[in-house]
Amino acid sequence: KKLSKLLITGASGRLGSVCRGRLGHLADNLRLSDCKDLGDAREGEEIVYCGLEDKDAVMELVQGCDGIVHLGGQATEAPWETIRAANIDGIVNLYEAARKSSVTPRIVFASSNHAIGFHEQTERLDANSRTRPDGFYGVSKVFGEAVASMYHDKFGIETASIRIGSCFPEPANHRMLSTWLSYDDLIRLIVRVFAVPRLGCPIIYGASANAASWWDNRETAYLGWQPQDTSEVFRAKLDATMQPPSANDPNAVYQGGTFCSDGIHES
Ligand code: 15L
Repeated sequence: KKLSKLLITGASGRLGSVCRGRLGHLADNLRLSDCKDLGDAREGEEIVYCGLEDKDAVMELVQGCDGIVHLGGQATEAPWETIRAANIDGIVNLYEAARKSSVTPRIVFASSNHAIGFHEQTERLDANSRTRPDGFYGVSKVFGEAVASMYHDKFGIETASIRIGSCFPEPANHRMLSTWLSYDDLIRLIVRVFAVPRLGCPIIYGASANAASWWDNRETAYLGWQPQDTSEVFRAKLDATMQPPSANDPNAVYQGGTFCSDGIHES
């Protein structure tokens, strides 16, 4: 059944803008939040400027929402202080608000492949594979998944943690032939998350039906999500525009690619 109010955090971001434009049909109203410019509210939209580290503001933001697509926060590696505010304090603020809200929301958490980035590309992973974060950003995604798990076990709040691969219009390098997630497949997945009668607290690898994929989503077959796109259609174009990485390049060794060779970003 249709949601009454769907909150999209990080709604001014890249994936946030895609979801803003394409998830409206899931709910009577969309509540969009970000700390960056969201432009004018369109029909059926409500705009709330809110930093995720602001506990009271997040408490108010979540009130009355029966669905949340949580895309907000720091989306790449950054100094610890930045990660901590947006992705550590931010996720706790969100779940505390969800717990205290009069309506319990179902949540999509934008996790990342960087939660498992240090696995080598020769490995095949599923939802039970151990986490191997490739930076503080990846650590924060592991933390977010753990928070989702705890709030599910303790309070029954349901979350789909999507370990998003590389969600761009097309793969930008050879590594992304394995990690690419099309916008259409992302939207189809979110639609399934809100459609299934019982969600639980699954971990889902967010990748299209790529021939070169490293990830197995058999555990979450009950969602009925069938990615329709494949990165193979871009392979010839990629081969023509760039050299594949050499054998010892992090982009050819690790699932997380260059995040693995990146140092600590000091503030
Ligand atoms: C991510 O988690 C980032 O948000 C995105 O910008 C890409 O770098 C992506 O991972 C990736 O691994 O390609």
